[in-house]
Amino acid sequence: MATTHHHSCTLCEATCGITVTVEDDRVVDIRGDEADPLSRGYLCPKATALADLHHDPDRLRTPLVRVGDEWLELSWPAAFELVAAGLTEVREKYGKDALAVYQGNPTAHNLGLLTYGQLFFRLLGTRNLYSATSVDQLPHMLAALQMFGHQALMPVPDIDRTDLFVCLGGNPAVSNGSIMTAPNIKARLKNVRKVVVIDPRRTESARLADEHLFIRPGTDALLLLSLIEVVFADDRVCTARLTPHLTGLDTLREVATGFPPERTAPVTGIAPDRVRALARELAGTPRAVVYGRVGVCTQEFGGLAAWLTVALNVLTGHLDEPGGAMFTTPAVDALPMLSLAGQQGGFGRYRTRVRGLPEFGGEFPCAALAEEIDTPGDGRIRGLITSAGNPVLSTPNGPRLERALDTLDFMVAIDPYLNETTRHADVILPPTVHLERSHYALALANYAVRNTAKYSPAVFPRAADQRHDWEIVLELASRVLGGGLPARLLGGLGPESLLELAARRTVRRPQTPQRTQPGQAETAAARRRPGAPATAAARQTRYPRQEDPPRATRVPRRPAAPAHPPRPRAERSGADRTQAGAQ
Ligand SMILES: Nc1nc2c(c(=O)[nH]1)N[C@H]1C(S)=C(S)[C@@H](COP(=O)(O)OP(=O)(O)OC[C@H]3O[C@@H](n4cnc5c(=O)[nH]c(N)nc54)[C@H](O)[C@@H]3O)O[C@H]1N2
Ligand SMILES: Nc1nc2c(c(=O)[nH]1)N[C@H]1C(S)=C(S)[C@@H](COP(=O)(O)OP(=O)(O)OC[C@H]3O[C@@H](n4cnc5c(=O)[nH]c(N)nc54)[C@H](O)[C@@H]3O)O[C@H]1N2
Ligand code: SF4
Ligand SMILES: [Mo]
Repeated sequence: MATTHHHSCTLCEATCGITVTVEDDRVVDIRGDEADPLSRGYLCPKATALADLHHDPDRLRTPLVRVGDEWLELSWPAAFELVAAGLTEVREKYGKDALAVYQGNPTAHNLGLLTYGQLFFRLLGTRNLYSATSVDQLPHMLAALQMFGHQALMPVPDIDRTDLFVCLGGNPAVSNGSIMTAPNIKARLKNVRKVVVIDPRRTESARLADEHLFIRPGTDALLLLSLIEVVFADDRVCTARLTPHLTGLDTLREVATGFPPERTAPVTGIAPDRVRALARELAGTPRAVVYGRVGVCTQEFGGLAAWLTVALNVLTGHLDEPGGAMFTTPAVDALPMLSLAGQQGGFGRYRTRVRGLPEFGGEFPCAALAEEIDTPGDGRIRGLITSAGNPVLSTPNGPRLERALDTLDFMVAIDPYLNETTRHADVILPPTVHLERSHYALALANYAVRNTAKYSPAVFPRAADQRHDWEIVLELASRVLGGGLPARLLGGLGPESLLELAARRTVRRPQTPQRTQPGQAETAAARRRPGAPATAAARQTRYPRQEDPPRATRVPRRPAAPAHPPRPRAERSGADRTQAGAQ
């Protein structure tokens, strides 16, 4: 008999809702879920891969141990024993810092790893923590930390209400959006009056855009300084209600004075008149936003470019304003949870042993991982845990890392596949995959252009001989850090219990003050016209604003009411979290 299940695709940040039809333990159909309050039926072709992944005969289901050139299957108890002994030996022989951890990108889509995983890896007390962050969004997090006080407090474009979307170094038409959870982004972009893409390559997004400016790679900071210079020179600075929260404006003005468009054009390759026109358009369009993504990060001046992106939004009146870059008010606020795991942020508090590279958010840049393993001396990494990551492929100088991995005393990989990285491990612990576990988009809901809350139970029960990621790390925590710890921390319950706790905390202070929500009703007119929630899905959802329909969607609009009446603007503006400091 066929059964149908509601779940979410976790293959990219859009987190589209899916309906999965199962017949005789086989997935026979995956479709876009019309009832999903965020994606409303949208799906890209990748989603069907979730079925391939689930049924893939190459996926590991049993722990493997490497003996010479051979891999042997191992029972879970034997594997845990071996791993605990290996990790403990490294810690006892060389100290806590000798055991490194690399966490990969799927962590962000995995409730168990986001909760239990983060805690366990941090509790190991090693400075040698690495993750995909440092080959991805770190500069945006640095800007968030320095400007708003928390590394995870990154504003997202209010894409459905903006009239001018300026995209630097992102290719949302292919990536489906990033640090901007927005299913069906192409349809949303089509509804924006003007899209400007600034990219060295004529990308798929550039082809959809109204204007494409070619930029010489690595020069975004100069372009942004020139845009800022024009805004100051034209006397178009409009910081409005943010003004009392700003510091350092004069310094920024002074610095920008040195970078008029004529001076930067030969380097960026963008003509001065186009820079001037764009600056004026940004300043003159009430609903406009500048957005930067991976192309802005992975370059020498990424931190500066990310910071200047926010600064430009501030100066042109587009931070924390409808149609601009806005902070979200998710049902479960991940920020306190991240802070609990020590991730409020911090920069340069200590440095790597070999090259003296700064820590960020308690992690070292993964460009340093290989040298921290293969450079002899005190404090050298001798053991490694990789979790949901493939750093041999995804981090700088993979071949050197690959050689270094073979010199480790002990390595364990928590990963469902034997691949370029995990094949260097002593033991591989394979977790369940997406359809076998429950899901809540804890991290990505924090960057969504709409507030929705969706919990999906697992489609398939996990087999008795399988383990979830959270079960694996909980077991390792108990064996490596002491038996009482996991019980004390988490009571041995599933990640849902932590989620519930976090949700209760968020709900207890429902108006996470100071944060306005993209797409949230915000005007007096809107407050006077709350619609009636039509469905359970809509009831969970605080969207869209009432005064005019989001132009971005081909998907049908449902009447919806804000879960709580929005706070008056005056009240929201006194907020510490909207402080945009320019120092
Ligand atoms: N299909 C698919 N979708 C994905 C992923 C995937 O692997 N496949 N991965 C997901 C992940 S982990 C992420 S982080 C996101 C990334 O999402 P995006 O950032 O939207 O996508 P990228 O393709 O990394 O786009 C980076 C762009 O920056 C440009 N660029 C390079 N250097 C510079 C520069 O110096 N200045 C400027 N202005 N531009 C520059 C590149 O030409 C490229 O177009 O995508 C997610 N979505
Ligand atoms: N050349 C190049 N390098 C890049 C990029 C690029 O565009 N080009 N992009 C950069 C970016 S934006 C990112 S985010 C990083 C990504 O870097 P990584 O995260 O290191 O690489 P992925 O390929 O995403 O690795 C995913 C691994 O996780 C495993 N996995 C999948 N699901 C799960 C799960 O639920 N649990 C566990 N335990 N394991 C799981 C997979 O089998 C795979 O081994 O790469 C960066 N590096
Ligand atoms: S856009 Fe992303 S989340 Fe949506 S179906 Fe495609 S891969 Fe999955
Ligand atoms: Mo990424």
